[in-house]
Amino acid sequence: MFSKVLVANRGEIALRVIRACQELGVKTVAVYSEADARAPHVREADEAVLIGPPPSSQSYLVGERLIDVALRTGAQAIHPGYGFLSERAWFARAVRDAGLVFIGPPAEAIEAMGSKTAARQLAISAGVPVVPGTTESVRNAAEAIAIAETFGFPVLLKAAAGGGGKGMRIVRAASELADALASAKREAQNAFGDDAVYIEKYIEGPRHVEIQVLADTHGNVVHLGERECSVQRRHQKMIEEAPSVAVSPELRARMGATAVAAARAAGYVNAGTCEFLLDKDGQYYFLEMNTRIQVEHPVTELVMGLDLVQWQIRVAAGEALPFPHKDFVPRGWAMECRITSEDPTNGFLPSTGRIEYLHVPTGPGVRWDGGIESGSDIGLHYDPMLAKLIVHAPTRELAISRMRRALRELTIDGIETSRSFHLRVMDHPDFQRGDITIQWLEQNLPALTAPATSRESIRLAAIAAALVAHEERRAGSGGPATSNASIASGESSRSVHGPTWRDVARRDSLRFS
Ligand code: MV4
Repeated sequence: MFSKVLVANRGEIALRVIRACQELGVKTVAVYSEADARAPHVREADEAVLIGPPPSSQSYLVGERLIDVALRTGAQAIHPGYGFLSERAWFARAVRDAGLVFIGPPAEAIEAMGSKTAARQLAISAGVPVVPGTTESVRNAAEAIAIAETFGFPVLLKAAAGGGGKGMRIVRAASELADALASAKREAQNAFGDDAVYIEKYIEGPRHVEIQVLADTHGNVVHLGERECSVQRRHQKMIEEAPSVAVSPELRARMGATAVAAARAAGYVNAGTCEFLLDKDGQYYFLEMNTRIQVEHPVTELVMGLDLVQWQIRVAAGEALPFPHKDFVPRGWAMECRITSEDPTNGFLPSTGRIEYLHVPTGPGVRWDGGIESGSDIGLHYDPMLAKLIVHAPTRELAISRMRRALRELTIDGIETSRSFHLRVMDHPDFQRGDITIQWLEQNLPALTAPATSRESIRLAAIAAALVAHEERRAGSGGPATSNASIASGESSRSVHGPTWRDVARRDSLRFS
């Protein structure tokens, strides 16, 4: 095992990796920008090194500097987390060339999966089902129309260097193809410096289901079942769960075998994820492979009962997986809400400022993977995801009520967050039935993001005023609180938006005591 690992990331994932290292008895080196000098990941690591000014282009993305810090501090390996340098083949190669271990797949596997056309080619050669379409980029509109007519409209134009939805265009008729191709190429050139675009049949109303895989350097590849990730907005996932209501044990076994075949074809090692579209008829299609640990990995950890980040580190150190043929069966239901510094009532506008007060939910079946604390300053330099709230319960229904309970317990004062949006989703009948596709969130935005009505706000103000009066009377007499009636009525009428009386009471009792 390594004696020291450099964690080349920030926020919640840096802390997550540091925790895994601590449990393995591995020392950690944090890196930080000037904006993160007082960040929790800096304090929790054994050592921390300043790597530059706030913009990530001058700090967390400067690969050579990170490698230099690893060499100077005596770290033997680098964990990239997600985002930043995690899927840059050149960085994985530079780490290896420096005599260090990249805790992730080989540079060649990152490269093979980085090009979406190459990944499709690889998948087809491994017998993995893909959406009908090309494996070569299209040369011109005439060629694209000829190809589209072989499987019919609508079609989807995708950037070969893409992923994450950039450079994608839905085309519903041949007459629209030339314009769509030109704009897709322009967007791909701007985003990736590569204007290659290919074409697929457009699958209407599917779910996004992904399979977690784990591979060691001894030729063992296992899958750890699926995650359902359909609740997303503009290609940003908001809620993930494991298992998926749409996946039977039989389908799980088939999709799992498919993901393992794709991983083997790519020479994959370490943790990775195969993304699939799952249509209404239960047909699934390989989309792409994410060659990193993902934000949503905890839901798999909770239902499968293992620590994926620890296994990433063990596998990178050369350990063989002790469960090479295990048929992992999900136990109970896990759900994750991404807590972001965005205002759902205002088009998910990023919100900045100081976290004046943070109260983190606890109790049975609740996990908080966060990178913030009271006093944290939230700016615009980095991703708006502050933390993940994850619950585990025996059934999906109980997981939803547990999530609702935990979301109500959560208080973040000082900035707007996605909390109220998540409460609305938990209360939505479609979500409760599991009747969700990748379009669901965007089709239901008004119901999920409308501000609380003014009538509710007035009631809330009245309740808050009554409570303040009540508290003042209690403080005056020194006696115990007597009225639980106001508490009960506050509970039943409370708004999902903004601070509630309980948030105010909790914060103020702390401040004034
Ligand atoms: C698709 C698709 C429908 N048909 N491909 C989005 C990002 C990239 N990973 C691929 N994506 C899609 N590819 C075909 N042929 C729909 C999407 C898609 C999507 C996929 C997964 C999760 C969310 C999504 C949101 C919009 C579109």
